[in-house]
Amino acid sequence: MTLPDTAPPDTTRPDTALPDTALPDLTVVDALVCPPATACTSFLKSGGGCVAAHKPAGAKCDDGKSGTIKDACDGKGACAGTPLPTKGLVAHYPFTGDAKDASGTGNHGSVSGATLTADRFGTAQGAYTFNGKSDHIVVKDHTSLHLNDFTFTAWVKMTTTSGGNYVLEKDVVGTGTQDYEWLTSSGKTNGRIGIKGNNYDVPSKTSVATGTWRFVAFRRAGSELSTWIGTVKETMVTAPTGTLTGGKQPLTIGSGWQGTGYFTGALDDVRIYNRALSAQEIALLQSHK
Ligand SMILES: [Ca+2]
Repeated sequence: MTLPDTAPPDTTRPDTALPDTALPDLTVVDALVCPPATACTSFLKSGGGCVAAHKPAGAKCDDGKSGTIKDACDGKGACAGTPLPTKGLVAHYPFTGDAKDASGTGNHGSVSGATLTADRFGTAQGAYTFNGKSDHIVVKDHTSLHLNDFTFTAWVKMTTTSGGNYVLEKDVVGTGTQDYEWLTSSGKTNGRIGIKGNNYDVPSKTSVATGTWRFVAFRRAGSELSTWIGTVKETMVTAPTGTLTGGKQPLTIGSGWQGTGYFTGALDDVRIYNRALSAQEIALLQSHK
């Protein structure tokens, strides 16, 4: 049987019905329930109430957002992280269980052979591994991938320095090419753009270490092409400006688009921005490890 909510309060029993000893003050204090702790604040019972105790400014916390890093308390109870750049992000593959584009643009990848593996944080099924023979991911052509200035970033875990090892490519056939591609050749990262049949390369000075996750970036800022390994801006060359359409060919990740340069190893967190990120923004992405 359910008691009606509207049952009147029982006013027939005087407060004195129970002796004081049956309800010591301690019971009242114990019945007090303080709010649950938040990322930067815990609540303690004190003086019959709840007192907030804030973690000191700079203490580590989790703001619960996937797009921020270096989360820290502000000393006043709030937890906030530094947001990773999202302006101009036209494709983002966090590879958290699939090859969907997390940028909101809809440039989702279609996986061909590549299999999920642990990411750089040790999280299972958080990155894709490629066999160097046939595995790749295909993204349909879309105007959002026809770029002027751009920044590509990725985390790579190479298992060999031999072979082409494409991170990504958007190519066209024949002369008058307006394309972009990014690979490692003999262990060195090499960003390339093609303008009207001429290729402009920006190879890194040093090689990408194998067997470990490394951050790499390739940026086009006006006439400047540059490449990064980790925090080091390795090389810079000059090249013509102009839109890189890549024609109607798809974007490929983990291989060249024509079934060449298959990547051997693992890729993660591949990002394509339609603008030149600042060195500080690239450093922020690199620090996400
Ligand atoms: Ca991932």
